[in-house]
Amino acid sequence: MITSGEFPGLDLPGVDASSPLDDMGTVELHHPTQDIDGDGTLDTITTSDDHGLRVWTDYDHDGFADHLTVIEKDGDYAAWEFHRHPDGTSEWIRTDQGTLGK
Ligand SMILES: [Ca+2]
Ligand SMILES: [Ca+2]
Repeated sequence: MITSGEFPGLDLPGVDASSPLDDMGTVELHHPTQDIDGDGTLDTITTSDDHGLRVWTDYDHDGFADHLTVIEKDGDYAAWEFHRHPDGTSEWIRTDQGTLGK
């Protein structure tokens, strides 16, 4: 039986390296499985599917993703940071994009 516990990223958005994330909004990370910055608190979920790999990280442990890296199978990659603005709006800002090995 497949449960969401075995695939914690099941309900995360299926974005790829060229996706515009302008309207994605906040992304909840319910059960992080990795400690990517080594501070002892789990903060990251990695999901993979036919398109490639996605790494969602909640650096401030508020339950919402702050950083996303996408690495597609063909080597295209991109990274975004989540920003909350004082007026209550929020957006994902692309911080990196390119192709691995080129
Ligand atoms: Ca951590
Ligand atoms: Ca966060």
